Amino acid sequence: MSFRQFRGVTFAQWFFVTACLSTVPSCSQESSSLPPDSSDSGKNSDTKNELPPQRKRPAVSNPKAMQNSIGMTLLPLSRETFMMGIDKLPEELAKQFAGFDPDDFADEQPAHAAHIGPPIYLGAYEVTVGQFRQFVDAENYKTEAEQDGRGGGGYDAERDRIVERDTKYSWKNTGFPQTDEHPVVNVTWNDAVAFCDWLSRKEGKRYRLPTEAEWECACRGGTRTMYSNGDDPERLTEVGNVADASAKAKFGDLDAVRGDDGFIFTAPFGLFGANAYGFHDMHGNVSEWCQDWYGDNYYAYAPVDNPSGTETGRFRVYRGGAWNDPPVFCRSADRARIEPEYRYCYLGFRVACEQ
Ligand SMILES: [Ca+2]
Ligand SMILES: [Ca+2]
Repeated sequence: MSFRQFRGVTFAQWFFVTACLSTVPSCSQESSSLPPDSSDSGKNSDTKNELPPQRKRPAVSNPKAMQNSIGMTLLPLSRETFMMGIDKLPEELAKQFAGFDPDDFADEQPAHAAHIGPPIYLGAYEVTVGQFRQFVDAENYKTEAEQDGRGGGGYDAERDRIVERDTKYSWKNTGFPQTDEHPVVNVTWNDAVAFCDWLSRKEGKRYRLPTEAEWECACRGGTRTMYSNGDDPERLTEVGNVADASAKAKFGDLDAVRGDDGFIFTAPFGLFGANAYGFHDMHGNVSEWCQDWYGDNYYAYAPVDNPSGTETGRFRVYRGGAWNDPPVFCRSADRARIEPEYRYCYLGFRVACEQ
């Protein structure tokens, strides 16, 4: 069992372990409501999440970009064959990322050719709160977090903690600033599919979640490096909102890049640099649901043409780093999975549209 299955839990447990090692008097079994150990968190007691003046959203330059009926920008993913999967030797990755073994990268192997078939469009950005609200209002939709009495994840400012699950949190409330321009979170795979189905009916086209292959093709933007802008984790802040110096200042001994991307939590969509194909926020901001069932050895037998995951399974794939993720989870090849009814305050989605 690799680390990725419990990536979400790991984030909370990281706080849990940190708390146990520090001044918190008792460590209960409540691993979903845990205080970060931050000696200077008082300096950052605000939820710094406003638009920094130095970041302006770049204009979309692709003349083939498509605007849909709810204000999304979608970009074509042309017919192409790319190399999918691990782009470094597993031993090399284990050496670079402390705490990881070569086996932790097993599900990214082998690297293999994947062909994206009939041209499709993929969202240039993550689905926003404002776009999701249009769906909720049109369908009177209740997300799973709102329906099942379990709630979602969020930031409890009073206790200065990330809470993994509480009924007060949903896509409408995360405890940190979420305007209509921020990526929607606390949505399950099922919620994301319901959104796509609504958009399909609305426009008479087929919208769905991207396959894992489509997602990685879009993320790589033609590259075979760890990130779409190279192999240096410190350059991640050019292309994504990740666990950075501002997050580390607030949450203590977080595994983070040294640079400051300006956001502790989510950032409004599209503020970071696009990759060569024009896609934004693939490496950071929020992780993104994909359509596929997850198979840990799927790459060993995946077809070249339009691989779309195992036929059935327990977990759905999600891809890409998020605001709380260290560089190892922000790599183009990284794979993550969780049950489709899970919801987190760092997990959203983008859409694919068939032509
Ligand atoms: Ca950040
Ligand atoms: Ca993302």
